Amino acid sequence: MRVFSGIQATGEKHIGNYIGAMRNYVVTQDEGDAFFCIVDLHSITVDYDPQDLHDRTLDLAALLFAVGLDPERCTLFLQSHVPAHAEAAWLLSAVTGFGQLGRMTQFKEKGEGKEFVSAGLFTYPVLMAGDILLYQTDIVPVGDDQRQHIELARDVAERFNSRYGETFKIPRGVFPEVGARIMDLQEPTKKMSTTGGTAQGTVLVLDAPDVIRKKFKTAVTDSGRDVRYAPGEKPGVSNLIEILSVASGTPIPAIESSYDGRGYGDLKGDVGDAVVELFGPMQERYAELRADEGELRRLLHVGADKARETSAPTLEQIYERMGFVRP
Ligand code: ATP
Ligand code: LTN
Repeated sequence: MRVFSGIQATGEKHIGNYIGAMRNYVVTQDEGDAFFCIVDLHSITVDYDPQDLHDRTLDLAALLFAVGLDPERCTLFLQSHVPAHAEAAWLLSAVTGFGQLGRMTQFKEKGEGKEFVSAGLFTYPVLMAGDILLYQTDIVPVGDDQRQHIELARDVAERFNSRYGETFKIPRGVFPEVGARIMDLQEPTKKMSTTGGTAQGTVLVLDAPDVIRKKFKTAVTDSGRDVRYAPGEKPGVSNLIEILSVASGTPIPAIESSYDGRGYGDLKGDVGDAVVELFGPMQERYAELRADEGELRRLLHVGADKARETSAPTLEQIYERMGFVRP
């Protein structure tokens, strides 16, 4: 089974990225032949700083190894190291509808109110479809916010297959049962995000222990006093319960009953402690890995070789089926 997922090189990674996606990369690397891509080409679709992109890309590679990706069991690479991704995006734009791209909520949200909206922000999902389809992917582990993009990738694959002949596997998104959409701690009706959320409500994987505890202590909760999981009615408390469930490995009903007679204050303290404990060892490994840039670059080089080799036959097939004269 082929597994593929991509992750942006911009911003610092937060607990939503970890719970919604990164921890499932770690799980799926043992369930199939897994490819994980740092999507640096996607990162230039919004305002960004070149030096920042450069540094964040290496930071993220170190972080992904630190959370548990194993270069022996999966392939981690940079999108820009494999030219097939940019090529596939152009070729697949022929079977992507302008109208469908315009309906993407991420495009609308990230473009809203901006003086300059790049053409790349609009065509972003085509590049993503290419990422996935080039690897004949079966499953794509992602958070809930990517549902619409996965649907588009499936539509693109189906349209290509029916117009040019069977070429692509139709991929399927897999979303975590708990924590597919972690909310901002200050505004629990909005998704946690480094690009759109509040700083105080966004817990970073690399935040210091006292910062993590403080962010949870000051989390916005709901009216009432009982610790009960009810996302519609109690978004703040339910979000904390989901985070605690993942961080401590305790099912949600067991958490609810363990707070009988105790209040939100205890819950906030416990979530903070559990997250500090979860991230502590990852932070230590991150510091070690990030310090050896030569080794990081070597691992990414090996990953890119494997990715190039794996995607090449599908890229060639795309060109041939579309009628190009090959060299
Ligand atoms: P951000 O909103 O912080 O800018 P992003 O969604 O734009 O993040 P990535 O960092 O590439 O971009 O996301 C990596 C993975 O994390 C994706 O699979 C995405 O679905 C998931 N993810 C992002 N935010 C959350 C969240 N709040 N809860 C659960 N999963 C999330
Ligand atoms: N759009 C995704 C990142 C991404 C991706 C992919 C995810 C780019 N290419 C391929 C899965 C598969 C995001 O913003 N999180």
